Amino acid sequence: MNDITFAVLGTGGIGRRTLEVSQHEDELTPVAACDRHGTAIDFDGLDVEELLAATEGNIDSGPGDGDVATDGGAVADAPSGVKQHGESVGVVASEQATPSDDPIQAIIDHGDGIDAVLLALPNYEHDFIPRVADRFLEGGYSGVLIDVLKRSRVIEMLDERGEDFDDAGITFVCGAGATPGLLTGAATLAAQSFVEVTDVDIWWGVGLKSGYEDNRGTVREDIAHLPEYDIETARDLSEAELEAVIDDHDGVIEFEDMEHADDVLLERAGVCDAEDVSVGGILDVRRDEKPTTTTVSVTGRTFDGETATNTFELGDATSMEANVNGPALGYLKTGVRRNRADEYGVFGPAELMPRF
Ligand code: IKT
Repeated sequence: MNDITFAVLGTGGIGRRTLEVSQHEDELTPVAACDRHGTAIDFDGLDVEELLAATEGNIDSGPGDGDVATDGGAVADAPSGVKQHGESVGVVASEQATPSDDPIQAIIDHGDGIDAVLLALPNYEHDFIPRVADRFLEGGYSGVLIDVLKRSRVIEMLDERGEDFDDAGITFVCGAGATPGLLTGAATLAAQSFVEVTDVDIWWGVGLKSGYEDNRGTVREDIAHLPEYDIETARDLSEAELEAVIDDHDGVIEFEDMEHADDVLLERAGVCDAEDVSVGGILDVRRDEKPTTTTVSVTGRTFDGETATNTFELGDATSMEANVNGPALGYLKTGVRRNRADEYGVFGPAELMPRF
C-alpha cells in the first residue's frame, strides 16, 4: 500500500481539491489528470502546484458546468475549461498537459501504470458515469474506478455491470464523497447498536461563499433536487437563470427528500430499507459558515427492547471540500487494497471502511 498511482478525470472543483488533498498523503502519487481539452500525465508524479495554479479560476460557468461526456468519448468540461467571458482553456493551461481529442482514451492507454481512477465528474446524464465505466471496460483497464456520484438510480446501472467489472479485474467504488460516502459509512457504524434500523436521516449544511466559483457544478446538481427542477432542466439553466434561482432564495436553499444514493447503498449493505433513509440539507452560497450542523441520525431498536437514536456530527469548521475529498481518497486507498486482493465488482461506502 505504500505507493498508489491515481488519475483524476475532471479538473473542476472536486478534481482539483482531490489533487490538493493528495499532497498530504505520502502513499498517493497523482500521475494523470484530464478534462475534455487534454491530458496531463507524468508517472514521476504530476506537479500538482503548477496544475492547480494553471486551472484555478479557469471555471466553466455555462450549462454543463461539470465534466460531462458528450458522446461517451471525450470528457467535456466544467469547472474546467470555459471562462464566462473568455476562451476555453481547461487543463491544457498547464505546461504538463497536451491537448487531446479523446482524453479518456489517453488515460486508458496508460492504464497499466494507474492503480485507481477517480471520476470527479458531475452527473448531468444519469448514465454518464456508467458510460465512462464502459469505456474503461472496453479499453481493458483493470484497477480501481471510484466516483463521488449522488443519484440513487445510478447504483443500479453500475450493478448491472458488476460481472463485467469482475471479469475485467475492476474494483468499482461508488458514491464515495460526503453523502453518499462518509455519511453513509457513519450511518453504518451508528447502526451497529441496533438489531433493527427504522430511520436514517442525513441532514447536511454547506456554506460555500469562497468555494462557490469552484463548486458551481455541485450547486447546479443540488438545484436539480428542488421540486420544480430535474436533472435536465437544471443542466439547461443559463448562468443568469442559475443566479436568479439563488437570488430567489436569498442565497440560502433548503433541500428535502433528495435522491441521494445513501438509501440504496445502505439497503444493499443490509442496514435498512432504502425507503427509511432521508437526505436533505441547507446550502448557503453567501456565507462560509455552515447554516446547520451536518448530522446523521440513526434510529433503531436494540436487542434489549429500547428504541433510540445514535447521532454522528461533522464539525462546523470542516469544509465540504474536506468532507468530500478526504473520504474519496480514503475510499480510493481501500479500493486499491481490495483490488490487490483480487476483490472485484461494485462496492459502496457502507461496505468499506475508508483507509486513513
Ligand atoms: C456531496 O458532495 O457529497 C454532496 C453535497 C453535500 C456535502 C455535505 C458535506 C457536509 C459538510 O461538509 O458538513 C451536496 C449535496 N452537493
